[in-house]
Amino acid sequence: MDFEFSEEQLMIQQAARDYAQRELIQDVLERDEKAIFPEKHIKNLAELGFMGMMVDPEYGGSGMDTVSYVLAIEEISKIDASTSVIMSINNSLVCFGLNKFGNKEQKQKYLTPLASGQVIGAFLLSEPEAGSDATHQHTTAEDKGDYYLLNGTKNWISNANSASTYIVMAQTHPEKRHRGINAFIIEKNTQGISLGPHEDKMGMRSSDTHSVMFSDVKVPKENRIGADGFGFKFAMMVLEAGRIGIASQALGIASGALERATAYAKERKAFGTEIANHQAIAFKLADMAVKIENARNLCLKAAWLKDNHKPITVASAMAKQYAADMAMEVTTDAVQIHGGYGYVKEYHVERLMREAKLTQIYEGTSEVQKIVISRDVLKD
Ligand code: COS
Repeated sequence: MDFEFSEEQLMIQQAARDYAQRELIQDVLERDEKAIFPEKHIKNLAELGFMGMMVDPEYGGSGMDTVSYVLAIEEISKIDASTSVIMSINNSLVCFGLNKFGNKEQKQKYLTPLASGQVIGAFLLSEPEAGSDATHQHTTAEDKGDYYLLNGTKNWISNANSASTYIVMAQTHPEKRHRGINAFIIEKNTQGISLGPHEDKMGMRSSDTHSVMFSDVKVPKENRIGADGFGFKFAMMVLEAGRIGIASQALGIASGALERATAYAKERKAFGTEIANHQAIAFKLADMAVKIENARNLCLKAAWLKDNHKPITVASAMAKQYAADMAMEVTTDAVQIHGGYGYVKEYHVERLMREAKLTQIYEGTSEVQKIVISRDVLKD
């Protein structure tokens, strides 16, 4: 088994690290406080080729592998997970889905600007009454011959305002339940689409989140992705790949917290010595490091499986569940190591803790991942 990264993978990791530590760090606290969308950074990340990392260059992407993607997301998330979620949704949910399942015309028209980062995308599956229980889509897409007519509401949509292109799941044949769901490419400025207010979130505050309402929205037939009724399988296959991105984000948040806690423990003195010399702190740091390494291995294994066209359903669920729960534990420990300083914004670890919380919730809660994993454990 080869645990070494290629030169190209290391270069990508370094480029992401340099950008995060030189640029993203500068205004991260202000963006978090005021919930400012990182427009300038998204443009710069697009120039680095990070908005369509795994898409063929033919369609505006960088043609990199998923392992490189994990490395880049980890580095960006160490400093600013709000920015990495915008990047992750564009890469994993929007570009991946179009690249794998879109037809040639759809890719030329929609994937190319998304993968090159000229525009960004959003993925609209969740609804007020269909979050984890995603088969029960209430948004309808009535087949009107040469177009579909969409009505309904989507909730918790990251990039809802900043995106130009939406991937939307809606029910066309309710009697067929999840087998009647379709996925559509919809331009945000289409008549009949409106947004709810900006959600004032606990963390990931500079990524924009809204609900999105569809009122008699006409969608051309050629904007349906795949065959009639393919939408739920499409969403599941896209999400299982997307979960590698969120797992890597959780990994980065935890790594960032460990770096900060380690630096603090080597500086801060108590009882006559640096607190790192007290086993209570040193052992905590050791536990954090082991958990992070476990998560990194799960993320890289899932990425390797994807790059080698092997099944990833269980591997990506394990990576996401473990990394997200681990990030919550590690960031909590990082705050504890900082004591009172950990509870104020200037030291960043409280922000990392708030960001970690969302990784246990979005793109499938930790409980949803356990459904996927336990079904596999229990199968015949
Ligand atoms: N790949 C391909 N197909 C999949 C799949 C996958 N990873 N997972 C499920 N499916 C298919 C199943 O094969 C089944 O199709 P058929 O009935 O045609 O065989 C269908 O999808 C329904 O699957 P299942 O019966 O397992 O559905 P459940 O209602 O039990 O739900 C969970 C399964 C909970 C795992 C699913 O609904 C889920 O992932 N929910 C969370 C959604 C989510 O992540 N939301 C976050 C917001 S989006 S950013």
